[in-house]
Amino acid sequence: MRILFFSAIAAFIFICCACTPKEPQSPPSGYGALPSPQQIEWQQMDMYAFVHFTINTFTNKEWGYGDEDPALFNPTEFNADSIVAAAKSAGLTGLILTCKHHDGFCLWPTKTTTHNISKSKWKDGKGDLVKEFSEACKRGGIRFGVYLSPWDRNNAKYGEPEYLEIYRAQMNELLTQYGPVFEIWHDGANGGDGYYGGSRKTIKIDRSTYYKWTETWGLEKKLQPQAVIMSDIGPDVRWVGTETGFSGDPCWETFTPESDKDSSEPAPGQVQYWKSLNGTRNGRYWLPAETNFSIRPGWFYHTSEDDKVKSSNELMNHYFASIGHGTTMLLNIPPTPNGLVHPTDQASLAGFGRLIKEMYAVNYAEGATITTSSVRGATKDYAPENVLDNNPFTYWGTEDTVTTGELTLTLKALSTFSVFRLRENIKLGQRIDDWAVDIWENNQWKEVGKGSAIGYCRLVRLTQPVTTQKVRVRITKSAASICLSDVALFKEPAPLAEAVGKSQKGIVDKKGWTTEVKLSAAIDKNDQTNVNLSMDEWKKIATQGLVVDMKKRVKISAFTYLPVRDNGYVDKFNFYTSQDGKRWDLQKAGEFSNIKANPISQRVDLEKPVSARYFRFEPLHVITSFNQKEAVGIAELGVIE
Ligand code: FUL
Repeated sequence: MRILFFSAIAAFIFICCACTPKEPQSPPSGYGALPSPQQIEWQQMDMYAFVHFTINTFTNKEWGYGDEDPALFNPTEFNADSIVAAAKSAGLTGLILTCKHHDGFCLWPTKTTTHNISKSKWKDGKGDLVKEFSEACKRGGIRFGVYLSPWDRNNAKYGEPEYLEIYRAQMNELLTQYGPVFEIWHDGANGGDGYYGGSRKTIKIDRSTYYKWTETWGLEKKLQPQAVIMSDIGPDVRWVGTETGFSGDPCWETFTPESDKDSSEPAPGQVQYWKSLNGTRNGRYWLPAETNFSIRPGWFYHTSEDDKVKSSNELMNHYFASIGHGTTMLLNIPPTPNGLVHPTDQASLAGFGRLIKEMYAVNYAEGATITTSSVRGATKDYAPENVLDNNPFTYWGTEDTVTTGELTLTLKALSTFSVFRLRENIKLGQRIDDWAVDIWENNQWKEVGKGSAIGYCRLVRLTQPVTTQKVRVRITKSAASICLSDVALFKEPAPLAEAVGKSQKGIVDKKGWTTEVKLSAAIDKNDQTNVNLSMDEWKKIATQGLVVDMKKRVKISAFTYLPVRDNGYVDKFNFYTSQDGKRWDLQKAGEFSNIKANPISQRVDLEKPVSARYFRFEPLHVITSFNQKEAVGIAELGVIE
């Protein structure tokens, strides 16, 4: 009897347990550093424009010295609406203007310095370019952002505490007179030589203490609380560490900046910036990267680069290597001196916009049925179907202890696609470490992609389209329970047949050229072989610099210098020519302004073409990278007719 009684109770308990629905689960706790509402808002902008436009556009320079005559600024056909339209044709959602670049020339009538647009010829000094851009953005329905260079090669007070007041007053004007901004951009290039009110000297500043950044950023946050602040170290958005337009793989959303100088605090221009490419797994801050690059080799417009505009297809490569790794994409469009976007750039932007639109036109995962290895609780809140609703914050979740799992999607129909999109709900942090994607082919699973890090967005670009009705996403390692918010499938359109080509126009063939044997890698037509000598060796071997005998007279209108990746960038030089290799004429003394951040092939136009048999390249100063010895690096030297 007793036994019967207990069995009945056990059966009752069993039945009750089996029928009671699982308790609705509370949401998982956030993992690691988490994004702020501003960062979440900004991240969803995906891609936006940079506009480098200032006095440099008129002096054909990348970095102005600060002594330029403001009258030179006169973009007679300037039309901000047409620039905004070009950006929008590419699908860009905002525009950041270089309100003041390193030359100190302000594009608005500031009260802080006379070196500003009111002294220009444009609109008889009555124009305000910041206003024109901010209003055109508003009309065009995109957001506006400001770049204000901390380094000011014009200002006599630069390097002194007083300059900080000036810088902050400029920021104050920008953030109070032109409506809401979405991003405030701080350049890491800081300190060096310049005009500085006529003193023409070199000013070195302590990058970690001089600017008192925390105070300035506090002011910015007060004036524009919705904006994100960008610099090499954030606090909201980090520079990706290169200007080539590619981010690392993986590129973690979190980052712990480290100084590149012993024992000092990291600061803009004083950080081990190359580590930003990949970010830091479990880094101290939620500090996602922004991949910035220019549609042309330089940041400012130069006629000599009209045949070097990145094509729509190339922009697609940058898209996958930035947005596809979870960063945003900041694409620079430099207006011409007449104030318009060059037709080649326009065509490339519009073509890119079409490719993107076409790619996202159909999501082949829509309407799929899903099965999953496990799910958190029983409510819809964590259901696998949430990955299909196109909302980056609703997600498939697993129980707290479940950190691996898989989702299988059976598509509505047999489909052909070439891109997977995966997203995590970043509001709960970056949780997933490793993942893989498979397709069902010939009655078995075939892995077509795998990697580390998902974050806000991860695009898997297949080398060619695949056709299947079943796909699988496997999360093979996660630091906390899974919160996957998106699985989507797209087909990348075929590349456009484009007229944009990189011309080799005018490049003089190096056949027969000679130089000192130990330096010959600089003229061997091979970018991979380098002259890379310590300063001591260089001084012994290249007593006069690098002398080249071209064996016949050549009309030289420009020369080129390709630096060696990672160290020994020449940033100051003399360039001479000679008829006999004995008497030398100095043709150009100058600087490769932005070579540290953008070590691409440099081109220097001579004042006028000269005819010569010999040329001589003399480095006057080199940039030494972190933990490296002072060296001279030359991958290639060349001349252009
Ligand atoms: C760099 C600057 O020195 C370049 O001129 C450009 O503005 C780029 C976006 O940032 O550090």
